[in-house]
Amino acid sequence: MKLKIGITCYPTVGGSGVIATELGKMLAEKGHKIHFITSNMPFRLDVLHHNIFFHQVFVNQYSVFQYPPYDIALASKMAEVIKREKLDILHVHYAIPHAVCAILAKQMAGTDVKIVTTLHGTDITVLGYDDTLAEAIKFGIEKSDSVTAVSNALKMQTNDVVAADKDINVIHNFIDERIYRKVDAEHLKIAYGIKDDEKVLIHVSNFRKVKRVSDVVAAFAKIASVIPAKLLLVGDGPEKTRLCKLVKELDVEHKVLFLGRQDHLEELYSISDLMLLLSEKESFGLVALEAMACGVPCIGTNVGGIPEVITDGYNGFICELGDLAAISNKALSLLQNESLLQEFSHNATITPIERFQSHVIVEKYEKLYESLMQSV
Ligand code: GMT
Repeated sequence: MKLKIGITCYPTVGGSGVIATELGKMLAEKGHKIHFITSNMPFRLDVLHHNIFFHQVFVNQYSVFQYPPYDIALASKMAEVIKREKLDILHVHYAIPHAVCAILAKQMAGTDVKIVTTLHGTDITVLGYDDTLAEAIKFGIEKSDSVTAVSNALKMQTNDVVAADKDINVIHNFIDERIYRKVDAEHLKIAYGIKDDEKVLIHVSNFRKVKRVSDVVAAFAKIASVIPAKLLLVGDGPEKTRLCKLVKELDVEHKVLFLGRQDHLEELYSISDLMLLLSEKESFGLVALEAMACGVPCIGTNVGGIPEVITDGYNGFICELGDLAAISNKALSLLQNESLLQEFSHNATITPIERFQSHVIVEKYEKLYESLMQSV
């Protein structure tokens, strides 16, 4: 069954936007008509495909409004696209505000478009505890025709925090295996001044406090006091200034490379030996899966969905949040043992194939859409 599917996500950098866009691209390749309804072109929507359409949400600022009416403008655009394009499905990423906007849009359009909401984390793990939004999150979840979560941990947390009367389907994230694979990027090592005997650690995030990038730097300082190593910090965000001070305090300024936001992460992963993802909240950890696909084992915290991606002692290690001694010891046990590192790297490479294959995950979404269409 070929469907007409609307997709709404935050178009800025971030795992939820990546998943929404990659899903849309893969569904388009399978013959579905995909209509992105977003405030800007999603950053990964970098292909021209005859089945992909982009409808921009414009938010006008009027002096009578204290705040720009993004939610209303989005709902209005959704309703317009639902009617004009005769959408079968509207798949939104994030309960707040997107699910609520979709429900409003469905009423405005007066059609039986089915609403699928995917929860990615922040709407539950952060906003779920905000009393000013709690009722709206519950409403968005309960009134969606179907709700998915990107990990079992997020499903459990949603049930605990929101207590919505709704069955939640877990559909894990995936990566595009055609992009995330080990590539030859040795030239980058020379360009970044990384010596042959140095091990390369990498962290990729939006440098929010929950990512605990300061733990990454502190653990790295311990590691680099034992073996020659460099740390690639990829991304940008509110913690950056504090981190720049921290690398000076810990005297690792010359060993830490702040690379800012980057595309083509597969090249940076391909010159890395180990990823550190030490977050205090993380519903999945898409960057860990991306890194693994390029042969990089990961050390992650025992938090949220991270242990569903990283298998302790197989493709990396799981450590308790903030346990810098354990994190650095595990890292050294791997980085100082070439055959173990090779074994973990191999296991990391096959992890996306074993458990997160894109075509399997995309099929799960298609089956979900089809089941909703049959429930008309
Ligand atoms: O991690 C972020 O701050 C970005 C956030 C987003 O909305 O893109 O990521 C969330 O969704 C990703 C895709 O499902 C997950 O891989 C991340 O774990 C999740 N982030 C958090 O739960 C903090």
